[in-house]
Amino acid sequence: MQELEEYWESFQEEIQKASTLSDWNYLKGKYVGKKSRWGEFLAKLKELSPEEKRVWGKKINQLKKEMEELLEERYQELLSTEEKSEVDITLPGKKGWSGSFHPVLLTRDWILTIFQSLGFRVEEGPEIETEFYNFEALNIPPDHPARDDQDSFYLAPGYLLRTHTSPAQIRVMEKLKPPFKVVVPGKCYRRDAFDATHSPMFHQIEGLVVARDISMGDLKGTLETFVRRFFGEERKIRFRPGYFPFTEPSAEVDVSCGVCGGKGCRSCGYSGWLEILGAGLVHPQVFTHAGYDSQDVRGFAFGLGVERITMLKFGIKDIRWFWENDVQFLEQFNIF
Ligand code: FA5
Repeated sequence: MQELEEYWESFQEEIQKASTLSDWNYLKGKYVGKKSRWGEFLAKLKELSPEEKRVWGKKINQLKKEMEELLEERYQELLSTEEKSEVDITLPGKKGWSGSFHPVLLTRDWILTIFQSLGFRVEEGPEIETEFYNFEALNIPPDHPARDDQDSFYLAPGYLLRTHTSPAQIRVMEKLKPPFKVVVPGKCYRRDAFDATHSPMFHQIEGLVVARDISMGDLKGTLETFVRRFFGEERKIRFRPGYFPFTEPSAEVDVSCGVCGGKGCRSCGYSGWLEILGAGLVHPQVFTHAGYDSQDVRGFAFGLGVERITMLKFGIKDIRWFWENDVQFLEQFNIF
């Protein structure tokens, strides 16, 4: 029974010294697990008198119970100190890295949402177009000077990468019956030199409204509503007379430069304005090419440049930044 006392003392000493949960696990195995000596002590009871057996039997049970209680107590203490040392809840949290939408696509979807809220539906058109849809049906015959402004990348004879989203006007008219309001987003390609405001590939959104009674007033009201919702009340908009072979009358629409506030800077060519779109009333000849009776319907159309609008919205100075794949630039638009 001397050994029992020593066993108990060494347990008390060791449990106080245990400073980690792994020390604790070792002690649990040694004192109450398979390696413990309780079986050995109980076996020794046989050698004692009935009276001693009763006393020591009780003592063994009591010490074993106390050992288990002390182990549990120490376990809770060690658990809370280890938790504290592993997680410092006073430090700021770690944020995971996530990708983001490209600013041009973000703007595209934003614009589409505004037009959808005005009752427009979203349609699509092919990026590889025929010369008929890209030019002829839009009143631009082979020798027309307007083709010079939209030099393109030609593929097989008669096919090219579309230079604007306007060919979708014809495709939509062939597909739908008036009245309708559509917007068609997509990539366009031109043989334009890469500079601060031009890129050889860019995005446009075409708008087309066809019904019986459509006037220039409908076009102006729609575009003003869009500009106010997208840029805010403080931005100015101006309509300039313009020319497109497929609209009559035609207009160029500008928005005041967001980089310089209209004073003039490199990104607006020192004019204070940035052209965002071309627009006009659909030319009767275009209706005829699409198989409509031009006496029966009227319509307005517009085509806006998504990159230019993104630059205006965020004050981006150079269109080339969109396509340089600089993560530091792109991750600034992780706004959701
Ligand atoms: C057109 O492309 C006409 N299809 C627009 C239109 C549609 C007029 C319907 C009437 C009715 P324009 O060539 O001006 O028009 O181009 C329209 C817009 O596309 C420009 O205002 C500009 O914002 C953008 N854009 C044109 N070329 C480039 C380019 N190389 N890089 C970036 N944006 C461009």
